Amino acid sequence: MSKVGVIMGSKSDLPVMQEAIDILKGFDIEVEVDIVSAHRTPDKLFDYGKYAHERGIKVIIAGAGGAAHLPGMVASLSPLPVIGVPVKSRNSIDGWDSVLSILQMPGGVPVATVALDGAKNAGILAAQILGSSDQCILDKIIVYKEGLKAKVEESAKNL
Ligand code: RP5
Repeated sequence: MSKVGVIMGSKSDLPVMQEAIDILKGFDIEVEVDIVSAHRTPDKLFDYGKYAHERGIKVIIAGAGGAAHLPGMVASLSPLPVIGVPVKSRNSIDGWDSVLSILQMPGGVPVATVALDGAKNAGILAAQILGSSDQCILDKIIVYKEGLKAKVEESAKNL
């Protein structure tokens, strides 16, 4: 079974990253969650980046705030697609530190960066990546999108 690896730099990122975990579980996708700090546990970061693909993980979602090196460093080590979630942490400079340190990757080492605290979209994007080669997941995404459309149509009634 395909797994998505969700990692974050600190447990303080969990309230944001939980949205990725929840949406993936809603699509019945297996999620492996861990705390991996680029600065406080660099050896764990190296092991994670080098070996995640050998454990059945197909996509990595990495969230971090401040000097947010986790997504980029994991992308440098792993052959898997990495989705970066900039987290607006307590001491952040309005979140721009998180956004720019994840977004501005050098050529050759992509990180698909979502919006500030955009973990929900990271989860959906990971599901879509898996869905491109898994009809069962793709069908769930089609239903999810139909649900979005239905909500807008419902909200447009009785204006
Ligand atoms: C980053 O520093 C983490 O990703 C978190 O967003 C931020 C603050 O971490 P804590 O000091 O709350 O552990 O490494």
